[in-house]
Amino acid sequence: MRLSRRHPRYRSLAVRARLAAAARSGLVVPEGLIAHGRGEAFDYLLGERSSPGARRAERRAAEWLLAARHPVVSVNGNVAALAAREVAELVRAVPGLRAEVNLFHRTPARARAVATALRRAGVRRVLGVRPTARLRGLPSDRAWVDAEGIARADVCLVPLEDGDRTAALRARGQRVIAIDLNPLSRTSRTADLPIVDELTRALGHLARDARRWRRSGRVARLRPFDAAAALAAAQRAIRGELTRAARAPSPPSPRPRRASPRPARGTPGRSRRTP
Ligand code: PTJ
Repeated sequence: MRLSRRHPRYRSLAVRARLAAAARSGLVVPEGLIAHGRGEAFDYLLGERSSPGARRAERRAAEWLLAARHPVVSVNGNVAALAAREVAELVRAVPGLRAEVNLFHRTPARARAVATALRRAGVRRVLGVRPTARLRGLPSDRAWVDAEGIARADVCLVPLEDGDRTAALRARGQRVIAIDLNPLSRTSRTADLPIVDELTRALGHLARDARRWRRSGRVARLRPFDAAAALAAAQRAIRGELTRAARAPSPPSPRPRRASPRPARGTPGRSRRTP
C-alpha cells in the first residue's frame, strides 16, 4: 500500500509500515507489534512530544552514560527496526558505549538480523550475537548476555524492555536507564533512571545531550536521580494533556474532496423529509 504524505498521520503510518515489514522479515516478533501499539497509545497521551520531565531525565542519562566505565545499550527487535540509526549516533556520541543484541524471543537468526541492522546503520562492533554469559535468576532468554557487554556493564540503557531483566540487573548492582513510554510499566518503575519518552526522540536527545556535555568540558558524574519524581512528572504530563484535550474543541471532520454525485430521480438518496 502506498502512503500519502498528505495523510495527517503520515509519520505514524510510515513507522507502522516499517515495523510491519520488519515483522514480515522476522526482525520484529508479532509481540513487538503489540508492544508498539501500546507505546503509540501512551505517546498520544503525552501529546507525541518530549515532556520537560523526559528532557531532564535524558540530560541526566547522557551524563550517566558518559560517566560510566562500561556503558552498554541493549538492542531488541523493535529497537533495531525503528532506531538502528539513532543507536549508531549514540554509540558515536558516547566514547566506550557498546551495543549489544538482547532478545526476549531469541533465535540465532533474529540475533544475527538485529546485528546486521545495527552494522548497516554504522555500529562497527555488535555484542551479544553469540552470548558468552548468563544472568542468574532470570528465566527468560534475556538472560543470555555477552561477558564483555551487559554482564560487566556498570550502566545499562534498556529501551523497550520487560521489567524482569531491569530487576535482575539492578540486583547485580548495575544501574539501569530505561526508555519506555508507559510510566506505569514495571520497567519504568524498576529502573534507576526511567525516561518516559518515545524511543527515537529519546535516543536522538541522548546523543545530542552527550555531545553538548563533552563540548562543555565538564566532568560527567553518576549523580543521583529521583526516579519516583520523574514518573510522577510523566503522569502529571498525561493528566495535563487529557485536561487540555477535554477543553479543546473536537477536530473538524474531514471535508469530502469531491461532491458526491446527485442521485438520479427516483433512486433513494438524501431527502430533507426523511429522518
Ligand atoms: O525483540 P524481542 O524478542 O526482544 O521482543 C521485544 C518486545 C518489545 C516484544 C518485548 O521487549 C516486550 O514484550 O516488551 P513489552 O513488555 O511489551 O514492553 C514494551 C514497552 O515499551 C511497553 O511498555 C510500551 O509502552 C513501550 N514502547 C513501545 N513502543 C515504544 C515504547 N516506548 C518508547 N518508544 C516506543 N516507540
